[in-house]
Amino acid sequence: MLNQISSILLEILQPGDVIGFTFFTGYMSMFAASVFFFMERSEVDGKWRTSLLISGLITMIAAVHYFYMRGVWLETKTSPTEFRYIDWTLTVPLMCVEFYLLIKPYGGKTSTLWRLVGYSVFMLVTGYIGESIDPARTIIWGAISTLGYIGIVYEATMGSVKQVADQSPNPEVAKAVRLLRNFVLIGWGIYPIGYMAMPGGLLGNMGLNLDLIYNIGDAVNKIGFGLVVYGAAVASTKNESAKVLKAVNA
Ligand SMILES: *C/C=C(C)/C=C/C=C(C)/C=C/C1=C(C)CCCC1(C)C
Repeated sequence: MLNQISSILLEILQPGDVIGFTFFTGYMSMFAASVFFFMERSEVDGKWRTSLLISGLITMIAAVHYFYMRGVWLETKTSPTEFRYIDWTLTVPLMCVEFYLLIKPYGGKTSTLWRLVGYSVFMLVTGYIGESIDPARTIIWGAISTLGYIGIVYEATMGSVKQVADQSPNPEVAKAVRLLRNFVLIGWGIYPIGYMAMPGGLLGNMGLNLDLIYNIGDAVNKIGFGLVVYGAAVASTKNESAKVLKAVNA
C-alpha cells in the first residue's frame, strides 16, 4: 500500500523539480515549434519547403522523445539516456541535412552530407558508449566522441559547407549557414559540458546536472536551427518576389 502511494506520488511533478520542469517545457516547446514550422511551409517559396519540413521533423521527433523522457524522469528520477541518444541519432543527422539543403542549389555535394552524417553518428555512438555502456572510461570515450564533433565544426567553419555557402550568390543562404555554424560551435558546445558533469566525468563534482544541461541545449539548438532556416526562407522568398515585380514593371 505504502509502496503504491509513494510510486503514485513519484509520478507527479514535484515543486522544485527544476529538471522535471525542463522535460515538460522541452516537450511542449518542441511540439509547438513543429506546428509552427509545418504551418509556415505554405508561406515560403517552393524550394524552401523541404527545409521547413525537416525543421518540423526535427522538433517533432524531439517532442515525442521528450514525452517519453519526461515519464522516465518522473518515475525513476534517473537520466533517460537511451531515449536521449535515440532522439539525437535521428535529429542530429537531420540537422546535417539542413546544412546540405541550404548549399545544394549552389553546388553542395551529397558527399559533404554523408561526411557530416558520418561524423555525427560516430560522435553519438562513442558518446553513448561512454555514458551508458562503459562509464568507467567515460573520459576516454568523451575524447573520442569529440573527434566527430570537431569534424562537423571543421566542415561548417572551413570545409566544403562554408566554401559553397561563401560562393553562393544568395546572401540569405550565406548568412543562414553562418548562423547555423554558430549554433554548432556554441550551442552544441553545451553538450560536452553536460557530459563532463556526469559522475566520474571531468567536472563530476561541480553540482551541474547533465539532464538540465542537455534539456536546455536541445530546446535552444533544435528550435534555433529551425528558426534560422525559417528566417532565410522568408527573406529569400521576399527578395525573389521583389525581383519578379521589378521585372514585370520594367
Ligand atoms: C538536438 C540534439 C543535438 C544538437 C545534440 C548534439 C550533441 C552533441 C554535439 C554531443 C556531443 C558530445 C561530445 C562532443 C563529447 C561527449 C559526448 C557527447 C555525445 C555529449
